[in-house]
Amino acid sequence: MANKFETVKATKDGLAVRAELEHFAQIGWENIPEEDRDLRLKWLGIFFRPVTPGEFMLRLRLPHGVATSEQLRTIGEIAARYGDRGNGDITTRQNLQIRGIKIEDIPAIFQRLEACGLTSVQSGMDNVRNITGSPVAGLDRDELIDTRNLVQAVQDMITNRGQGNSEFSNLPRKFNIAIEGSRDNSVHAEINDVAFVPAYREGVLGFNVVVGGFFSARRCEAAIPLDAWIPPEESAAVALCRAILEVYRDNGPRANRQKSRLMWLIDEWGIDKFRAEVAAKLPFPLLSAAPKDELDWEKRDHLGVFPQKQEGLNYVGLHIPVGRLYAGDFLELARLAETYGSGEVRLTVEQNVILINIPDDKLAALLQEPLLTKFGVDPAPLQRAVVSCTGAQFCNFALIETKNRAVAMGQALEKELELPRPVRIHWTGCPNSCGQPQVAEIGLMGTKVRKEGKTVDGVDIYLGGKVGKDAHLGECVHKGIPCEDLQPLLAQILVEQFGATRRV
Ligand code: SRM
Ligand code: SF4
Repeated sequence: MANKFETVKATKDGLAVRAELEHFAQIGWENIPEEDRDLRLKWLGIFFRPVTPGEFMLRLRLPHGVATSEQLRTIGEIAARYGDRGNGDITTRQNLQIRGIKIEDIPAIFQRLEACGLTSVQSGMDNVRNITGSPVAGLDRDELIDTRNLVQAVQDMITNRGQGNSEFSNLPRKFNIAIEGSRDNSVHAEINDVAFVPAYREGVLGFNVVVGGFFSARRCEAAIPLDAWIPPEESAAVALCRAILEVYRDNGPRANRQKSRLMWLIDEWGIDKFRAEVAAKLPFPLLSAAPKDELDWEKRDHLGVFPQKQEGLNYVGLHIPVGRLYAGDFLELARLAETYGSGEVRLTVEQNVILINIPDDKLAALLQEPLLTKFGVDPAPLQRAVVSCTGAQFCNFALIETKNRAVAMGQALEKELELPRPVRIHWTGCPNSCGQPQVAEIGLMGTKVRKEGKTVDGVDIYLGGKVGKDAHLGECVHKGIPCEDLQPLLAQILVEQFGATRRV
């Protein structure tokens, strides 16, 4: 028997609700048929939040994490309408989500988004999610391939230029694509269903391809080589993504949603058959992989001031604690981007913002701006590299609150300890792993724990995640630690394994 989600998709395509938006806006959220409200609206990026009924979350698509000041201002103005409840988050896929949205405002909001070149289409449920790329593409002095046009071309193919594409709106499950053009694996290639990583083959710079990486409550896997290399042209990447998506769409397992991600199909077929089926769909011969890829740097966090490859220009990475932004923050970031730079910003998978194209002679004034006391360029080592998923404040899957806790824990540990270097700490509210605890040096996954006869918030602790070159996933080493007992244990781990010393 088909699972509920397959039945919902077969009955009516998710994208079909677009024609009903005006009607939904008129009848109000309480009267929208449940399957449309809770599921199909996610095909348009509109997420019903059971934690805040009537206040929806809107997930955009920001290919490569690129945004303009006009887009930031539009988002800030949309969020401002809802006061403090209208805030936004930078996500772990270099993307933005806005909260507090009322369904009656959606038609007008969609018009505003379209007017500034934004779309939220196919950003949730069984679709291809935001496509990630190096946040310093086109600026990085050591870049190998500027992948911005390529990422945009792949998104345009998948979403029909943001209009919605029913060819790819009924995949067996969600699907993640990352395209890396730098040396430091800025996108976490290893945790995507498909990732392209730079590699020379017979002297030509193109991409090796890895497939099948994913996290889920049931299973987490790093991607494996497809034994394929493609040249850097957009047409090759677009054709390969299309071929892989078609093979997955038409053959991926659909009976059990816990076993529907791409890796389950690869398991069933073996990588050789999967490769052969993909190759058969391509308009060009699929070449074997280059002997090695060029991911040979440690991962950079881009916080601080860095010279660009364009003489006299700089990019400035700002630390946005756990990615949380309020309406005024979007407006201020837009102003800074215009006043000091070219009006463009970049977002990172660490949930931070980079202002770009800042001339040397404007740097000093930018660094004096009041917003930089809130979003600094040189945060303390235990706050610098904290990433957190949404958690219980807005997510009904959450077993614990994460974002506020992550900030408070970083500050508390900072008071207690002196660190020789930043430590990457990722919080996630449940085993779905949106906060990627497995890539962290210290990963904290929310759970419930019994303590003194009561059920309390707790975490499982992951250690050993490595990013950048030779990336590998961390493992769970402590289970069921009550959050109220966490600080001393983390302090001990930081002292014993990360060279922290106790402040006296
Ligand atoms: Fe996620 C579901 C938030 C990145 C694995 N994720 C959800 C939902 C939609 C659940 C829900 O309806 O409440 C969360 C929305 C909460 C909210 O109100 O914000 C949610 N996921 C997020 C974000 C916002 C976390 C963040 O704070 O940054 C990230 C949005 C990325 C984006 O812009 O599209 C986010 N989610 C991830 C990642 C990380 C990544 O892509 O690198 C993962 C693990 C990697 C992966 O998918 O392989 C991830 N999210 C999941 C899963 C488990 C998927 C599975 O195969 O089982 C779910 C649950 C599901 O799909 O059934 C989920
Ligand atoms: Fe929600 Fe769990 Fe994802 Fe956190 S990890 S956003 S709690 S689904």
